[in-house]
Amino acid sequence: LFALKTDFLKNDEDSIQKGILDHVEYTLARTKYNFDSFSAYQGSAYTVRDRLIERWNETQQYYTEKDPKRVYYLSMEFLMGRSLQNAIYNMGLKDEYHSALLELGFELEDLYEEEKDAALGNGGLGRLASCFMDSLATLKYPAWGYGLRYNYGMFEQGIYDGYQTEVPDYWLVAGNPWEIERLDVQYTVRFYGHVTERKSSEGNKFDWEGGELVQAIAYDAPIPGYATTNTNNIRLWSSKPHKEFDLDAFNGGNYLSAVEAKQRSENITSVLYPNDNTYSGKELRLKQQYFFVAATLCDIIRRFKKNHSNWADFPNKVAIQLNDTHPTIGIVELFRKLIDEEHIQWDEAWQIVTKTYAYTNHTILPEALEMWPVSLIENLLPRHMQLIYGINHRFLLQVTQKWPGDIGKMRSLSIIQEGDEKKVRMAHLAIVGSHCVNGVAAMHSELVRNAVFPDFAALWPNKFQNKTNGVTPRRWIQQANPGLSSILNKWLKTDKWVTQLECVKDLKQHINNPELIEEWKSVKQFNKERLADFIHKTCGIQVNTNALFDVHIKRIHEYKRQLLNILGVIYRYLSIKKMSPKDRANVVSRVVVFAGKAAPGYVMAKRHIKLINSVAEVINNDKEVDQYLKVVFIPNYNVSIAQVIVPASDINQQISTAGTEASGTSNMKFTMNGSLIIGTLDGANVEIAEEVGQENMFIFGLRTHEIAGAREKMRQKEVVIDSRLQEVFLNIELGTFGPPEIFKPILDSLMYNDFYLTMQDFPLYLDAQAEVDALWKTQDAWIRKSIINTSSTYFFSSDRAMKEYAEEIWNIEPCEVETSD
Ligand code: 26M
Repeated sequence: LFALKTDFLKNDEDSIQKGILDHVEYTLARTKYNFDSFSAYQGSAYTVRDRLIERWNETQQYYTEKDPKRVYYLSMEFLMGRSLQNAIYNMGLKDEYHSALLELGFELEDLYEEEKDAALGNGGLGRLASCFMDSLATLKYPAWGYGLRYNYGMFEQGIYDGYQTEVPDYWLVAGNPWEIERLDVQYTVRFYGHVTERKSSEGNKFDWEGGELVQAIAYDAPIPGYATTNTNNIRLWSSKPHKEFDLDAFNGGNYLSAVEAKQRSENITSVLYPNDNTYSGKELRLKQQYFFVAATLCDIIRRFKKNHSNWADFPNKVAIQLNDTHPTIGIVELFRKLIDEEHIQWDEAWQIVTKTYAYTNHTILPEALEMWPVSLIENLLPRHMQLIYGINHRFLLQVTQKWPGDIGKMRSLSIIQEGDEKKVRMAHLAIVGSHCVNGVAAMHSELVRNAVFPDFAALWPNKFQNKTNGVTPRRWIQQANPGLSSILNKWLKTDKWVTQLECVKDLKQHINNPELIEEWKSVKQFNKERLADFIHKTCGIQVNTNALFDVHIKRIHEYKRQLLNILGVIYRYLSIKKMSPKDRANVVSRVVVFAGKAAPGYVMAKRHIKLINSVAEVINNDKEVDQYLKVVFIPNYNVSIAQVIVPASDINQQISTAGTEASGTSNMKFTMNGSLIIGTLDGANVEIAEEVGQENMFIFGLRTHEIAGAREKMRQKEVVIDSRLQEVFLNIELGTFGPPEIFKPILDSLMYNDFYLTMQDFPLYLDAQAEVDALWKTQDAWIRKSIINTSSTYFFSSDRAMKEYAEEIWNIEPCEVETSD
């Protein structure tokens, strides 16, 4: 596949097998004559890791030699999922590992299942970061990911009595073979303390002193590119007590309280905040953010200084991408270091900062916008707060130049929000401190520019860009759907599509070939059986694999409207109940699958979960509808479960209120896997419709420009509730699905203002679902549309997205590792 140095570990079956046995004996300290599947997984993982380390070293050495401009992707979340299969596939060693393990009595595919997901992320934003890392390595870009090594990842969701429960995810219990602890890479991070001003010949200097010190330790996870030696790195920081003991406290006899203070410093990277699209103003979260960027900037600057002494070169060698506003305090941190530590003048330092940073916005929901109280920042990061005031002052001078005397503009653009409690608007700070701001789908970027930050766009029209999201076809087609991969390899007569997804459009030539249609059907059937087994194992529910699999998987959020779906399911159930046997013969059988987590504090979302489960309970136990309808809520949705669900779906629900879902990325994964979207014209659905053709999807509902009017209509009480929806409400109120008082808050919120317009979209949604049923009855027509979906997904590869970022924001080039032999 590609040449490696001759002193690298050998990749033949025997060498791999010996490596596995050696690790079982010497790393795990177990006997190699008798070991279980988990040990076999660990042994395999360590042999993979050995090979990754070689490539990683080779890559980093090469980058150091060539000194290309690098990009640093700063993300508080990486939702990596499992690594073994991905690494083996990307290194091209599937067959070797398969045979090596078979001789030892193990199926490689079974060992994949032994691995725990790395769930250091909430949802879309974190998974996007992981897809981007895969593409950056595959495209040979010199890139680093930076993040936090949380001890507790995303909580594990249980469902008891229909309610969500949360169990901490201590994911490191059984060790993590994918990380490399770097005790040689440590930095000290300061919190609290005070600022003193002193006179100096070049003006006044500011010293930030005192407070608490915390140590950041680096943990590296190698990221292999597909079919290349290039292996990039994600560096995650873990907090540890600082070595400098507080001697006063110890000598004063406060030994225990001094140890407690030490323990507090280990808390910083303890837990991932499980909020998705909502801001929570907790001090510990701000500590995480600063800890993250402080350590990261020390590391980036150390690397820069290895080869450079001129700070003006910094933006030519370093691009930093902010994954949402979460790492925005890093803008101020770099500025502080340039001014206070490198003694660079204000304007020059600010130039360096803004040329270096770029910011990606992932949401326009107001409740998600981060705004830290000034008092909090002042206390935790006193020097940063001073600098933010200074940055804002100079920024507002620019505003006055553009709009002289316009106080309203100053107020709306200011980084500081005035009021009873002054707050720092992190999005404003990110826009002011970056040379580029991008949204994540065409429609979202338009809204960012015109609806959310119109004055910023007027001030800096060229700062705003669109970069539509993408997902990696390696994980989401090749690894998740081996059947589809074989079809693509066969009909395209090449596996080039794995890195050049544009190849799949050639599949359209064979759209009427009955042989392809048959193969397509049987692969979908296989995937549905795989999911049915999983559902049976995890939920104890038997589903009919000839039924239409209708899938809605994502975080549970009002704007994503799982409620619209379940209300539609109730209507379907009631309709079937009323039908004559003759009519029932025409019903399309469905399995409706839900999965997703609600933020632990999001009471309404948790009630939606309860409603879904209560409805499922009634429907699944009703013998009369048994063949026609099943409703399944799969608990603890995560990346590895998504890899089983996505390939098995016939339709997928992307039904957010128009203008609320920034992009969506599961919509792209489903489309790649030949699942048809039932959805609104929101986020990336709009662009998917352009590529796939609306006639190959089920598009319905209010458009973005109609939302304000629809809300006004609701306020004026002019909305007539669809009679079918009234019937659904009546059944909920009469207790068909359990004690109605449980669901009263849900119905009340609809009647009160129905902010997400579930009621107005309901009839349109039912119409779209009726079209789904009609098309399902002509199976060949359905399969053709399914093939067209897969064939039209080039644009949604994260390879395309990364090329655009590299060329249009970062100005970096690929740097392919040339191996010495
Ligand atoms: C904020 C403050 C405190 C704690 C947590 C948060 C927080 C964490 C994650 C806020 C938002 C978070 O994620 C937002 C997110 O996932 N947005 C999604 O990003 C995807 C990738 O661009 C898009 O496809 C989705 O449409 C968008 O909802």
